[in-house]
Amino acid sequence: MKSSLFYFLLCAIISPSLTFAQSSQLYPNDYLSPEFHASRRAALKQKISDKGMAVFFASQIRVRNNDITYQYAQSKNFYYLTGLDEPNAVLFLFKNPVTLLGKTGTEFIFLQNRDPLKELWTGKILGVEGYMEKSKMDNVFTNDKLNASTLPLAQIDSVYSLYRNEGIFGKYERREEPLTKMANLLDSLVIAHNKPIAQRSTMGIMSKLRGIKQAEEIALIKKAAEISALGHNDVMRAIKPGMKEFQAQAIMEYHFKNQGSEYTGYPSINGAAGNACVLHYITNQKVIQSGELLLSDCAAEYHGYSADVTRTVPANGKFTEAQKQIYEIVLQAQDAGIAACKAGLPFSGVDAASRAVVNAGLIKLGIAANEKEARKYFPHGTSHHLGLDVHDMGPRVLEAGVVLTVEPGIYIPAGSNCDKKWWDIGVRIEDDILVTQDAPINLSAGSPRTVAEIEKLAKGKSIFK
Ligand SMILES: [Mn+2]
Repeated sequence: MKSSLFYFLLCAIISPSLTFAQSSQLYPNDYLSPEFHASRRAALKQKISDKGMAVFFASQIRVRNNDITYQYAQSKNFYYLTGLDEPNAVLFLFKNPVTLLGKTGTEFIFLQNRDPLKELWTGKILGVEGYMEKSKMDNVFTNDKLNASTLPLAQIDSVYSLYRNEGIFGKYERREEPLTKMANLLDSLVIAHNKPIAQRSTMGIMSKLRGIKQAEEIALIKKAAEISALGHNDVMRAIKPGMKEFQAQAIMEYHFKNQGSEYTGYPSINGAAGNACVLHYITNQKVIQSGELLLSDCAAEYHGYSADVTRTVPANGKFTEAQKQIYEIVLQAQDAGIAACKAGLPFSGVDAASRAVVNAGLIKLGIAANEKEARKYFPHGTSHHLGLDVHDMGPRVLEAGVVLTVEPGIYIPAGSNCDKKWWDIGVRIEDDILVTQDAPINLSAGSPRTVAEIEKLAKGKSIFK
């Protein structure tokens, strides 16, 4: 397998049949537009109080080991509002105009200055002019301008931030680690100002905004889901006994990257047999053997938006009778869940619909005696919202523009209190569903879900086989 993968990669480099960027367009041009980000800031400003100030920090660069950092990953809230993919920046939004550094307006951003030495090593920094041109925002400053006299504290009575505990800018339970130094500076400024300022959270507001996807966002999630679905198809075609879990992962991620996805949406899960019963298994080291199922929960992130797709396939291309019986229950449960993805229905109804099918199926097969026992074999929820975060924010009642996963599963690890023939079967099927005014749309439908279709695809030719 190793040598055939190498051969394929070599072919990919020299083959003219693979599509690389056309010369007329050197970089992607399907990012969120400046108008999108401006509209999201406008929507947020409407949701804060008259004398409120909302603050959002860019994510920090994070160290992996020694002087090597992780690839930079922007705060999703910050990206949603600014489109800026750089650290060391902070955004302030106001409902009514304030004056700050001689400029009057409702939105102000402070970002890192250009720096030839830094840019020599890690590439271009946008700087004030670059970001003004990109964003069409007026009030853009370098972050060294942020000091004791900068903030219009006399004009505000409340601060909205993501961080709720101790201190206005939080020290604290930061879900997204901000510019620690700047946050501390801001804390000290507010304290020095010696004025009672209410502390509010932006979590609820952001959840309302991000939970309903705009057309530009849906296009990107759809793209991520389509790329992901076809990656799963590549694994279905390629799978064979003797392949290692990480080789299935490599085939999947090769496809994602080859289609322009910058990241995976989350660490790829590729677990065979009992490893499929570990919900977030990412070790991916085992040899996949004939007679086993491989569960792959893998998806692409495209321009910031993640898909989340799971398929479960037999290593030798054919489900055993026992595997098929479990698989069919999960598939029916998923269909029931997808049918419940309708505007006006509760988010929790999706789980209820899927779980009822799993419960009945497990009881009918004698695997579980009752619903309580059945939950042991389906120990997670059926759905989560999907968007900039793979586990995204969103409303408790579905409406058009919500995107959510439907992902029931049944996991029966060896040693479970049931007939041994069920042991080490782990099945999950997961798709990404767009709620509309009409029928739900499966954005990841490009990958088959039925036993017959999967077996047919597994019989097909693969360059990896
Ligand atoms: Mn999921």
